[in-house]
Amino acid sequence: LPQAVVFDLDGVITDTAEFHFLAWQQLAQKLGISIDRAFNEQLKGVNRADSLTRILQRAGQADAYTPAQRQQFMTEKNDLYRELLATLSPADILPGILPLLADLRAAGCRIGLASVSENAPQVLASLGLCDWFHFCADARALTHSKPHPEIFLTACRGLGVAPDQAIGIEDAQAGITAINASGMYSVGIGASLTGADYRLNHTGELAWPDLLAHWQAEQACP
Ligand code: XGP
Ligand code: MG
Repeated sequence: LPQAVVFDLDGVITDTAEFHFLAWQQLAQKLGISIDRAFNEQLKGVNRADSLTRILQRAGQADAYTPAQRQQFMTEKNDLYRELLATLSPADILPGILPLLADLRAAGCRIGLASVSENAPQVLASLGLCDWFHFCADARALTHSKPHPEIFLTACRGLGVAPDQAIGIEDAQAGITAINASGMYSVGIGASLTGADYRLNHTGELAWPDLLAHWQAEQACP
């Protein structure tokens, strides 16, 4: 049996990835930069400062603003994002997540969270999910954003589990890269993801028996 499953939050447990996109899009528009959902794939799993850098780079504005201005832009985006969070409730947990959490608990599997978002604790609380998690990585304590494996390695350490005995679940390409680099088994949610050990289109397809069977097959035949 795997000893732990580590979840990404935005886009896996709930659809806040869409809220991040809408907030970034509004800020970008103000700066005269247009971003679409395809571009937004590059912001998924990437922390606030790095996300802003990518948006500015897209328009050749990487060096156009002072650190104080960039800080102001990040604050504006975060205020917009938090407005969108206001109505978040347990009804916004994506399909398949609660049954999987229950099955993991029943199987004695440890449960972790690996989100680079500094809003993760509030999102988890609004969804009513805090009690399910044995360990949540602290986004503010990280040196590197995904695709660096730091956050997944931190989660495994916090759970007391070796990475090669753990599964990571992600909707971002940067997240899959991070899981793979950590030595964990990667589960990708989304049609366009590459490199995942096991890939599904939607969270509704997540089922513990299937996940277990795929993980065990990998252990037998790496
Ligand atoms: P925080 C967020 C980023 O702003 C966003 O661009 C990423 O997609 C998201 O984290 C990844 O989960 O970080 O601004 O909520 O701290
Ligand atoms: Mg995500």
